[in-house]
Amino acid sequence: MTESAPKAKYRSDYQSPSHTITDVNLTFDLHETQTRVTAISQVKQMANETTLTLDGEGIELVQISVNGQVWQDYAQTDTGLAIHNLPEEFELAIENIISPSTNTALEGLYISDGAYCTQCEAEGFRRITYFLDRPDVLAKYTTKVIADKESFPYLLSNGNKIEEGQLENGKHFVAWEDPHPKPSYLFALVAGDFDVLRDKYTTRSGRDVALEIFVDKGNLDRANHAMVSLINSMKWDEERFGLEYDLDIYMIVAVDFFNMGAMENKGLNVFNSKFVLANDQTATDTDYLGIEAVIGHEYFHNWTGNRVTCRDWFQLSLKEGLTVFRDQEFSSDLGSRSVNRINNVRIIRGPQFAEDASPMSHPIRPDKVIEMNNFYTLTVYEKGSEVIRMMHTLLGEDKFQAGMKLYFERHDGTAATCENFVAAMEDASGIDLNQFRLWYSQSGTPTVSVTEQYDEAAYTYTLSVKQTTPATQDQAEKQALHIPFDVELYDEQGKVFELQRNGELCGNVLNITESEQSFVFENISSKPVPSMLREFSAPVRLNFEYSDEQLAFLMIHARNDFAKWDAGQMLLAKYIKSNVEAVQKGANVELPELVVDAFRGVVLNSELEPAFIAEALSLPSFNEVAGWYETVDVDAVCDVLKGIKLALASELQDEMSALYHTLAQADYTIEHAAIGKRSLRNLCLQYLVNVPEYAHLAKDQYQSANNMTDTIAAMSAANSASLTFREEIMSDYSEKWSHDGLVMDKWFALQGANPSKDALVNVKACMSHKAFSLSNPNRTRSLIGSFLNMNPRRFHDKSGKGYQFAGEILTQLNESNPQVASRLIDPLLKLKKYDSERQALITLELEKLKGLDNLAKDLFEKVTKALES
Ligand code: B3K
Ligand code: ZN
Repeated sequence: MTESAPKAKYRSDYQSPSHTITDVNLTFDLHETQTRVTAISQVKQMANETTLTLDGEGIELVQISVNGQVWQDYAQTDTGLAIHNLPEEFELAIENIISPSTNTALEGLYISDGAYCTQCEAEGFRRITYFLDRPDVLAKYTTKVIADKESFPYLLSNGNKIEEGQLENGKHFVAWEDPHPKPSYLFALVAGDFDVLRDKYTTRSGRDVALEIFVDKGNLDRANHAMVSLINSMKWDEERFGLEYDLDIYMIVAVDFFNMGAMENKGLNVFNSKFVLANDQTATDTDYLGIEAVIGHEYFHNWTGNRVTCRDWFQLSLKEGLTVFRDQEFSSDLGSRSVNRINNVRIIRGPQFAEDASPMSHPIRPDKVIEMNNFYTLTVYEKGSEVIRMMHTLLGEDKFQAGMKLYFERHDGTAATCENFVAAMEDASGIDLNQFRLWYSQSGTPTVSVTEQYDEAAYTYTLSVKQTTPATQDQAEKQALHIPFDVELYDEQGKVFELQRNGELCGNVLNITESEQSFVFENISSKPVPSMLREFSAPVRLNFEYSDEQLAFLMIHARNDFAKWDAGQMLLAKYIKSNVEAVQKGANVELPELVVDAFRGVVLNSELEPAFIAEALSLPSFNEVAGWYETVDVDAVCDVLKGIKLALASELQDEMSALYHTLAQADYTIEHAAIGKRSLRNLCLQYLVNVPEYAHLAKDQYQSANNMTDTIAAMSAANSASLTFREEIMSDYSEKWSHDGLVMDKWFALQGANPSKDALVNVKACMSHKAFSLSNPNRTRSLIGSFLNMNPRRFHDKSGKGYQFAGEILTQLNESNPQVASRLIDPLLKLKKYDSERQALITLELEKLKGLDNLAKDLFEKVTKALES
C-alpha cells in the first residue's frame, strides 16, 4: 500500500448523525458513462453543527445548491464532501455524474448484461450520489428515471409508480414514490428490457398486491417457482408471524451479474438469477430449495430489516440473524424440519466454526470493522440465527412471538440495535436474558464437555458439565455463556425417562450458565443413554465419551431424526479420527462391523424418510473434519474420507443397489417427498459407483435422466470417483449448455472439485471456455471458488501451485471486484491449520497481495489479519 492504510471503525464510537434527511427527490438521466444524478434533499440539523459531511466515492460533482442558491462553501475529500455554514433546515440540491458501464465492482449503479441495476447495501449509495449513507438516516424517496424507451422499456424503483411519460429523442421517464421512510442502502433502480411474470396476492386484511418478476427475455418459463415461493412466503409470514405486506406492488428482478444472493430493497428486490430461474431441465432440487429460501429471506426482510432497520452496521445481525432464523423456519414448516436442521447445523459445524477459529473471528455483533462488506459472514448470518433460535428455545414459540410483537410496537419505522431486540424479548417474556446477551459480544466456539455418573443405589444420574471457549485472534479472554442444553435420557428399551431434578419434574432444556455445573436427575432406575444437545440447541462443540454401542443405540432409538443423525455423525467422527491416525502410520482405512451394521440399519429402515436416510449416510465434509484438528493432515483426511466411502460402498452395495432401483421415479415433480427420494437414490449412486460393477450406473443415469437433478448427480458421481467416461459426459453437457452461463456453473463447479491430478491445469483451461468470465461473480465462484474450497487435495498440493493460482486470480479481482476477491480469499486465511511448508507457501502469496499498491480495503483487512495470526 502506498497510500495510508485503511482505518478501522469501532462499534463503541457510534454517534448519532449531526443532520437528518427527511425527504429526497432523485432524478436519474441514464447513460453508460455519463449518468446524471440530481438529488434534492430536505435536510435538518440534529445537533448544533453547521457543517454537513456527506459520503461520496468515485463520483464527479457538478454543482451544489442550498435553498436554490449555488453553494461554493464546501470541501471535497476522497470519501466525501463537507458543506459549510449551513442553516438549521434547508433544501440541498446536488448534481453529479457517474459511469455505470465502467463499474466492475458491482456496487452502486452498474450494468448487468445491458440492464442498469443497483446494489447499495452496505455502502453503495455513496457511489451514486453524495449522501448521509448510514442506516440511521431514514428518508422518504421519490425517484424519476429517464432512459431511451426502446432499449429500456422498464424503468423501476422503490414504492408505487406515480407518473410516466414520453420525452424527446426517444426517451421516456417513470417516477416512483416510496411512502415508507428508509435508509439509503434499501434504495434500488433498475432499467432494462425484460419478460415479466405477473400474479397477485391479497393480504389477509384485503390489500391487493401486484407481484412482478422480471427476467431476461426468453426466461419466462424459468420464473414460476420463484413466484410460487413468493406467494408462499407472504402467506407464511401472515400465519406464523402475523406480518403483512405493506405496499401495492412487490417486484423482483433477476440479474446475471450480482455479488451475492439477492437484495431486499423496499418493494424492488434485485436477485442473482441463480436464485430466481429454474425449470426441471436447468435446475436441481438444491437450486429449487435455494430459490424458496432466498425468496423467503428477502421477503421476510420487509419487516425484519426494512420496517425495523439497523442503527449502525455493527448491528447487522439484528436483521440478518433474525431473517435467517425466519427463512429457516419457513423452509422447515414447508418441507422437512429435520433435513433443514441437519443442513443448517452442517454449515455451523463446518464453515462457521472454521470462521470462528480463523483470523477473521468476530462476535455476531462485531466491534471493529475496516470494510463492512467483509462482515456479511456466516457468523453474523448463521450463528446470528442460532442465537435467535436459542432465545426461541428458552422462551418457547408463544413468548417468542410476544417478544416479536413488542419489538415491532417499539421500533417499527426506526433504526434499532441488537440490544433493543433482546430487551423486547426479555420484557415480553419475563425471562432473564442478562447473561445470554454475551452471545452478541463474545466470539469463538464454546466446547461443552460432559461426564456422567450413575448411582444405582440412589437412582440418580448426574451429568457434570464444563464449558470453555478457546481464545480467538480478536479476543483473548472468554466468559461463561448461558447455554440452553437440550437433553433426553433413554432406558435400555429405548424409552425416555421423565426428567426430575430437586424433587420436581423438569423440562428437557438445561440452563448451563457456569464454567462447571452438575445436573442431578432423580428416579433413574437404570443407567441411561443420554441424548444431548438435541436439535443442536446451542452452537457449541459437544465432548462426551460415547461408546460405539451407545451411538448405535441412539441411531435406532432416539426419538427425533436430528438426534439419530447426530449419533451417526458422532460414530463416523470416532472412526474418521482413528483412521486418520492409522493412515498416518501407514495402515489402511477400516470400519468395524458394528459401524457398518449401524448404517446398514439406517439404509434398511423403511420407517425413515428417504431424505433423512440420505443425510444420515452423508459423511462430514473435509472442511468440517479439518475443524477438529489444530493442524490438519490434508492428505490423510482426504484418504480417510475416501476410504470410508469405499468401505461403506463395498459393504452396503446390495442394499444400496436395491434401494437405487426401487427409488426410480417416472416423472419429475418438486414435491418434498419426490425430492427426498431423488436425494437418497443419488446418494446411493455416489457410493455405488465406487464399486467397479456398478460404475456404469452413472453413465446410464446421465443418458436416461429426464431432469437436471439426476443429470448432475450422475456427473458428480463420475467426477468424484474419476470414472473412465467422466470426460465423455462432461463434454456432452458442455456442448449442450455452453450458451447458458447459469447452467454451466454446475459444470464449472465440478471441474473445480475434480479430484484428478491435473485438476489445476483443467481449471486454468476452463477459464478460456466461452461460457466463462472472471467478471461474472457466479462463474468465478463456481470454478475458482470450488477449486479453493471443495478440492482440498489439489488446492493444498505441496508444490504450492494451487496457492499461487489463487494469488494470481486474487490480484486480478482486487482491481475489478474487491468484494468477490474478498470472499474468495477465505481459505487462504486459515493458513495456521496446515503444516509449516504449506504455511510458508500461503504466507508468500499473502505477502505478495499485501505489497500491491492498489490493495482494496476488503483484502487489506483480511490479509493483514491473516499475516498477524
Ligand atoms: N442484505 C443483503 C446482503 C447485502 C450484502 C452486501 N455486501 C442480502 C440479504 O442478506 O438478504
Ligand atoms: Zn438478509
